[in-house]
Amino acid sequence: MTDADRGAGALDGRIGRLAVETPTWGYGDSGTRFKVFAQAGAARTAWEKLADAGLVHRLTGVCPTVAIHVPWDRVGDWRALAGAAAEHGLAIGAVNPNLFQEDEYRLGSLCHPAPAVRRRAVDHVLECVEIARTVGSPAVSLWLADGTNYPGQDDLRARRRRLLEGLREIAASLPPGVRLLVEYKFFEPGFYHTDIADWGAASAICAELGPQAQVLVDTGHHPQGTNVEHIVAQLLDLGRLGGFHFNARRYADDDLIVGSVNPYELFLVFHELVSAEEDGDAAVAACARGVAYMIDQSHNVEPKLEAMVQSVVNVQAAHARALLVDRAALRAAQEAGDVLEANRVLVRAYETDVRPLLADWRRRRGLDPDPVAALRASGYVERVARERGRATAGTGYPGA
Ligand code: RM4
Ligand code: MN
Ligand code: MN
Repeated sequence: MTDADRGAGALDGRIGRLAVETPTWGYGDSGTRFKVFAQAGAARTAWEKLADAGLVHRLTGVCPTVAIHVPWDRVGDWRALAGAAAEHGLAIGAVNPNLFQEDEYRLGSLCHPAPAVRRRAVDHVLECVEIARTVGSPAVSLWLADGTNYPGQDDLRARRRRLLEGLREIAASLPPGVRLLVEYKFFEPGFYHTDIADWGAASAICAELGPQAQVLVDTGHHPQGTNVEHIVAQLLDLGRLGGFHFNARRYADDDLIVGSVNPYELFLVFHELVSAEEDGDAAVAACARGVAYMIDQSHNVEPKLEAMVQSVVNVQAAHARALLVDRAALRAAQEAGDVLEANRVLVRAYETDVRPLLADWRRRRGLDPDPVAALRASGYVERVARERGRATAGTGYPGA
């Protein structure tokens, strides 16, 4: 970006181009493996989840879509759900199949040794493709719980072939313009291996499926110390980066408020994305501009709506800081081999207080400069607590 571009006008436009999708499952009760904590007013149905997502969009101005999980959000009439979303100012975003909560899936879904179980899993994803078509969603987002716990439990190459066979059928069913986003995760619930463990496995699979298949990076799905921004850079260069599931982690797949644990990493990820939007290779720039930014979190001890709004604010802040990087100065320092100055250019942007910038951006759109404060002042949380009450909490991860 040139100095002139960094002027308020251009920056303002680019801040507004960032859209962040929120997930229905972030609005319902959730928990750890040990306990589900019921929150007063937590959304009980898909309709209530849309109402909450609509509020988050009204407060932040940047969350116009909501991801759904099937069957957690199953309703009798999908068109009616899309209509309800529109009434809240929203559209349905990614459709997420659920291939991990049936007894049949104990040994896997698309990779299961039994053809009948694989058939059931493929059919469920095909149903989600149909739902995407019906609600006008641009993506089916696939995360597999498939894996094994013990060496020798299953044939690793056979599992990969089963997976590809199912995914080929799924990819062939995609309507034009609907992407298949393939998520990877290196552990859990399989602890010996997972069938799509990392970005390399995911992108090799996508390469076999064609251009509509792209990799989804969940920021919580890497081993300690992984350089996530390098993964992002490589997937962008391959034209295979399709989307993000944002969340923060300390040790495992913690699904905490994005930017709460590792804000510098989030900034560096956005630096890769923002700079790729200006890449001289048109395919890389188009890939970067097409990335879907989604939140995948479950807030168990913190108030759900506040946590979601804070997450969106954190994503906006990381993105705004990345926009502030003086890319010409960075390039000059890199070309001169000036290691320290190159790093200082990045750190300078990261250390900039972008809160006034974002507050102004919100004011100009008639939004409250502090969306979390606005939520607290709105009385919404108290109202839904009265209207919806508090569910009886269960045990274990409920998913809904
Ligand atoms: C997984 C993964 C998926 C999410 C499920 C509930 O760890 O992140 O995206 O749908 O959790
Ligand atoms: Mn995820
Ligand atoms: Mn996860």
